[in-house]
Amino acid sequence: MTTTDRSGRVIDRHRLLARLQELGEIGKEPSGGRTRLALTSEDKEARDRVVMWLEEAGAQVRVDRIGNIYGLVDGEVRDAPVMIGSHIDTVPCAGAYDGCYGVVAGIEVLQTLIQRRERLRRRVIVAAFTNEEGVRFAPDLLGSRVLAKDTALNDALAISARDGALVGEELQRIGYAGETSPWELLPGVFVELHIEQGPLLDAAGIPIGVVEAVQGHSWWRVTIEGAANHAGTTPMDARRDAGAAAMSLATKIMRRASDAHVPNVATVGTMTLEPNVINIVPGRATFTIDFRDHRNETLRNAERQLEEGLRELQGMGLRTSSECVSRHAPVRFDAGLCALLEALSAELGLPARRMLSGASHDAQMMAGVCPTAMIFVPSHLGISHNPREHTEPDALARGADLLLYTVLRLASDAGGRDGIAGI
Ligand code: HGY
Ligand code: MN
Ligand code: MN
Repeated sequence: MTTTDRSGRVIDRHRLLARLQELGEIGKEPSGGRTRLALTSEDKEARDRVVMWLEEAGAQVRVDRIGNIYGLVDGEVRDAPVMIGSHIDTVPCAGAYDGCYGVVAGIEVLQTLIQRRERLRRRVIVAAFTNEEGVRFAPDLLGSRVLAKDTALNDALAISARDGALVGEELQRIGYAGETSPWELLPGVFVELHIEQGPLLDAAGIPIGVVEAVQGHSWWRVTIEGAANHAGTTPMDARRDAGAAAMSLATKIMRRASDAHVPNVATVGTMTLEPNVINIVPGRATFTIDFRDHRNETLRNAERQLEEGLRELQGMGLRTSSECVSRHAPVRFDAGLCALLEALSAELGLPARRMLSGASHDAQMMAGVCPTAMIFVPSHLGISHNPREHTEPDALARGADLLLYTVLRLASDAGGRDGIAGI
């Protein structure tokens, strides 16, 4: 079932699906996943393809100084544009839809508006934000953080990756050190279309999620220093085993999240032991923790418990250090915009449910800039950050149709809050 609004306006689903498929081939690996870490040559190749599609669509293209790419179609007024978009950088060995869906569907919406010569009151912009995933450069959500003035532009350009590369230099290298000020195109309203990346919509058989809020996240990098020693001759009570200390602290953190959901979820995604040799007691351990919760106080408690755990290890003769590499408080989206998305879904005959986002998104930064909300479509079995990430073609097309319908309403000249129709 694809949706058509009363006027029969729909996106070109074949073009949408073909472009998603094509983008998914960039950075493809034998595992079937794709890896396009921010500002790498693979990211450049994907950026070039997005710019090519925007030019094919007849949109004006801009790149700002933090490398965010914008496609514009003009309306009668230029202030407070309607902005849609997401990201095209990936985690390692990623699926084909995380972020890419919101950008490719956004290009499809602009191309449909241009082809149909829609008369727009407001300018419509699709954005592809820089470094949403935060894998190579921390923090994550970097392009939208700069827009929201959560990170200063010059600080962002000076961020270095673990391989020593600097954001500003990498933008120059790949040809995306834009001239446009990040604040020249600030939107009056922002809607991000994204796959859910969780199981709720798929399990309930509901095609649309209206996202009311995003849980907060707190990412930490922890280092524990003990003493490397002989694995055979060093008695257990004479060791300062950094690896054992890291594993016991990590286990405590995971147990609190699993047993008490305090916080909702916690993940130890990386752990390095040094010298990483079978017969040497590890002298040094480095690991990361990703805390997530929709309650800021609970996030704070998790951080305090981490600090307590580290103090206990210091009491056992280990040295510890910890760094918060990214933090963002929980965000609630605009109630008026959520109500509009719900109403438009109903007009299109699409069942919808309100929900919280477990994953982070650029929208949580844009909520600090203008009225913001998100539209989710189902992820098969909730799988994401995994090559098996999948969303049915019909679901992808329906979400893009709803995005088109939403943009037409927001960019029309009907009155509304801040002059933005519908909210
Ligand atoms: O980590 C996240 O939630 C997102 O995929 N960047
Ligand atoms: Mn992601
Ligand atoms: Mn994403």
